Amino acid sequence: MMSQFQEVLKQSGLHPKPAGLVLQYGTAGFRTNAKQLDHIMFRMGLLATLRSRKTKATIGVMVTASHNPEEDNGVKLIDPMGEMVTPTWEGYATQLANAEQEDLLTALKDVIEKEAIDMSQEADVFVGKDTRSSSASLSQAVMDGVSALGGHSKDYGLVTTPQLHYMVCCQNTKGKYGDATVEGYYSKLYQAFIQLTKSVSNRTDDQKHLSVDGANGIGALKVREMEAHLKKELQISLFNDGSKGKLNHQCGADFVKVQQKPPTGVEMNPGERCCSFDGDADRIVYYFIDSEGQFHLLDGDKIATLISTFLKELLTQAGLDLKMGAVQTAYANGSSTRYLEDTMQVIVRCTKTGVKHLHHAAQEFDIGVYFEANGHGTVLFSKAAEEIIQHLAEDANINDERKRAARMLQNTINVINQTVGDAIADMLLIEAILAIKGMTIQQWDSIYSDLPNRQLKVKVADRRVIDTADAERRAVSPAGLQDAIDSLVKKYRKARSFVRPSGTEDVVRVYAEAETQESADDLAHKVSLAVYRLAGGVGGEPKQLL
Ligand code: 16G
Ligand code: MG
Repeated sequence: MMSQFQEVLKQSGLHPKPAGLVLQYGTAGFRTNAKQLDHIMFRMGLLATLRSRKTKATIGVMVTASHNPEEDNGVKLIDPMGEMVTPTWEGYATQLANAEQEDLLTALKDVIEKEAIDMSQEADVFVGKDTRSSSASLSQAVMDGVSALGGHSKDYGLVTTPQLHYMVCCQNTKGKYGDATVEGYYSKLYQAFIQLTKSVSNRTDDQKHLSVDGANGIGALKVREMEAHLKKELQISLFNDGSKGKLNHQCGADFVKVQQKPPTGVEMNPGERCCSFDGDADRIVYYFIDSEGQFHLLDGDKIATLISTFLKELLTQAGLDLKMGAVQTAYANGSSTRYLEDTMQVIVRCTKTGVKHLHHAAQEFDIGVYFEANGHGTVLFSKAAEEIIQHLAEDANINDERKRAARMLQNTINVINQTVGDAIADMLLIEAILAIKGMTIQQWDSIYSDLPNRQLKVKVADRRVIDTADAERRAVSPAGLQDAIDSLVKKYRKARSFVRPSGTEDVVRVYAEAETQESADDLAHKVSLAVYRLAGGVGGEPKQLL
């Protein structure tokens, strides 16, 4: 043990912390310019080793900054079942990250003591990285941290974030969830996809075709790898595959969702299905242009609705009474919430922004469908629900319709990545559902109409002055802000607006929706002004949108 600490001391000198630099473990880990992250990565290697000893299980460390620009990087820690690391340990991550060089051992020993960690335990850490140029050396720094504390690391190299989550879960369930290899991942997903779609006859090549915007990132590489397995049941045209364009630049799921326009680099013909991944392939959005050249976005809310409808129909056909719920955030379009609750009679919960909150809430149901409007989401099946479905699929005494539905539910479970939102898995499920239901993207889009909406950012001196409640739908401080928002919202039809401090950027985010785009834009602007005036805005006043 003594020698482990000496090794940490020695190795940490090779990954020194710039004095005075303070970083926070944010909504999805540390994320900033790659140049500031070497010591963070080394220290996250240390922390993952401790977490592995504590849980007696394999832990994951993913080096990525998702949809951020190429110059940035970041790191996400993955807990044993493939979920995001638990909040107490996010706190430790921040402590370790910010300890000055000479205080590192003290900070480390503090965690060991608080968690009563047995340092003689084995420790295993899975490491993955995205395609950023900084990712290679940063993931090496993680592995240096693991070995300094006497842990073992396994380097998965270039993988999507959800692939690494899957590996961790497979490893800790001893293969029950699948094989902890990239090949195992593809074969699990494509077999389920082929099973789901095999009964659909007479699909034309047009119906099987999908254009994918890989955001010039890791998702593109992985779609390429998987394509061969799909046996032409899905014919992919891959754009922004990283061969020339810049990562996330004018492309990818975040760009498409926030800008509400098509990415550059994708050839689009009217009516054709297209989708965009983000930089680490844990988000997906769909879209198309109609014959008038107008752009239509099918975001996480539309995806959640499609999947919920499909699952609900299967449950009815299978004669199963399982409790299904949908989980959204305040960003969910009001029309989607109304459709899910009123038309589909599905229970809807609203949580704070950030996957871990949605994931947690979805675990309350037998079947929990969670999606953020930005396209991050998946479906969780409780253990009990999985067993009930499996029994039914094997029951010799039920009719064909029930059996068929039960088998489809089984294959849905297998095509989905239950550990975290997964662009590739979600894409396969969506493609299967559209095929099974014989639905075009236009028909899917017309299930309900989105309320026009607008998102803006406001720069303030300290965004922590804004405190929210009720799943971020109300601002409780600064005084007067919520009253101001309420009185503005009253002036528009079907309007709603909220503000929250970003967890990934130094800004306050403003969301507004209303009956018309003009009203949504106007409301968003006026709320931005209220934030600027009441919450310490800096720089010039927010300007009216043109
Ligand atoms: C992160 C979150 C995402 C959330 C976003 C909000 C994960 C894996 N990702 O990307 O869920 O929507 O942050 O960003 O949790 P914001 O706080 O800057 O609005
Ligand atoms: Mg991402």
